[in-house]
Amino acid sequence: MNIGIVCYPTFGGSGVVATELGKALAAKGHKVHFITYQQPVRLDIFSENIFYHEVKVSDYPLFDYQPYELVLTSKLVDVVKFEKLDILHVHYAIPHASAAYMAQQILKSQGIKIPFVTTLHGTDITLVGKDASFAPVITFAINESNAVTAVSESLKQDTLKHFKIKREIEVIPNFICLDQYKYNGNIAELKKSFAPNDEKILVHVSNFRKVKRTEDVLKVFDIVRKQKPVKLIMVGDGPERSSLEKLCRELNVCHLVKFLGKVKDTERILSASDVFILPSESESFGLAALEAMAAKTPVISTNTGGIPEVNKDGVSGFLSNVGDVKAMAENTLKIISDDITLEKFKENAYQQAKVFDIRIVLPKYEKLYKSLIV
Ligand code: GMT
Repeated sequence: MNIGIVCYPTFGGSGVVATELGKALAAKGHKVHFITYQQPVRLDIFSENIFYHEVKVSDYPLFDYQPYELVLTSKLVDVVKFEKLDILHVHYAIPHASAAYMAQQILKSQGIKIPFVTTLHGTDITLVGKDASFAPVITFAINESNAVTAVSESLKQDTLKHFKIKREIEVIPNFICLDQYKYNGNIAELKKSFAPNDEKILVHVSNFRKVKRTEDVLKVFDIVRKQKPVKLIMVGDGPERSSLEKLCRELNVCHLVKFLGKVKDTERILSASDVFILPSESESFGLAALEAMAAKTPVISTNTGGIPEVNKDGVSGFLSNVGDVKAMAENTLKIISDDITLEKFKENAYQQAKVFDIRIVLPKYEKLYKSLIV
């Protein structure tokens, strides 16, 4: 198949999923065209089956706000026509689904048929999408998509609750390429560089937005470190970074916490860690938790949204109510209480990650595409 993928090229989960999906489809022989405003961060391989089409938003002085959606639409029309695409797959409803719809209508007027699949990822529904100013467009674009998928059952239910949806939404969960976690790097050395005295390593990865409740990561860490020698690695960057650094000073833990900033391949860091902390306010799936589990790192998370579909309480980690940092700290201490328990949780986490192996999930997308291409 000749597939066009539209996504945000940044570090967010939806862009990561879209890019990994495209890479996996290309590896199976499909031609994959990424149509984005910048090279997706995880699109770091060369493949004769992968193509990149940049959406160039010009900086015209008349516009205070550049019309990204229109430029994207025009690019979609152009790429579908000249690359003879069979299908478009847009990730994140805003504004990708409505741009795809508009492109479809323009192409229809020229006698060209192109179906499009919209994959809902989370904040497009739970945060941004619920904003009343977006609702009419989102509702319309979802209803007019040729197929709609959601990354968890919880997100599907949220979508049905918040929008007047008249069509079927199929749940196709996020996935993981387990082979990427079989690297040959020297983890012992990396571990030693973070924790020279064999401290246990707690880790958090996110884009440090409010919804991630990153302050809770520090609060959990602060309780744990009073009982056990531990270190904390914070991977990512975002609006909360400076207030986190301030909190580190207030808690007097700066010497125990390392901020690594944005890291492209987190696999080695996750593998060198012992417990992953995900205290999010809301999370449609929690791809970061799945990535941790694939690296054999158990997860301490909240029980919100789609997280319970990924992290199994008492098995691959523990689940707690949002904001209950005391419970999260107690559960962390349970996991690192002794090496046998830690090893058990590590192995369980890996076994649970296998449920989301890309080899199981990819055929679901291929089947969906085939059903729409006439
Ligand atoms: O939450 C983020 O950091 C980014 C956001 C996105 O759209 O890129 O992530 C959402 O999509 C991910 C991939 O499907 C999910 O794993 C995340 O749970 C979801 N984020 C939220 O729902 C807050």
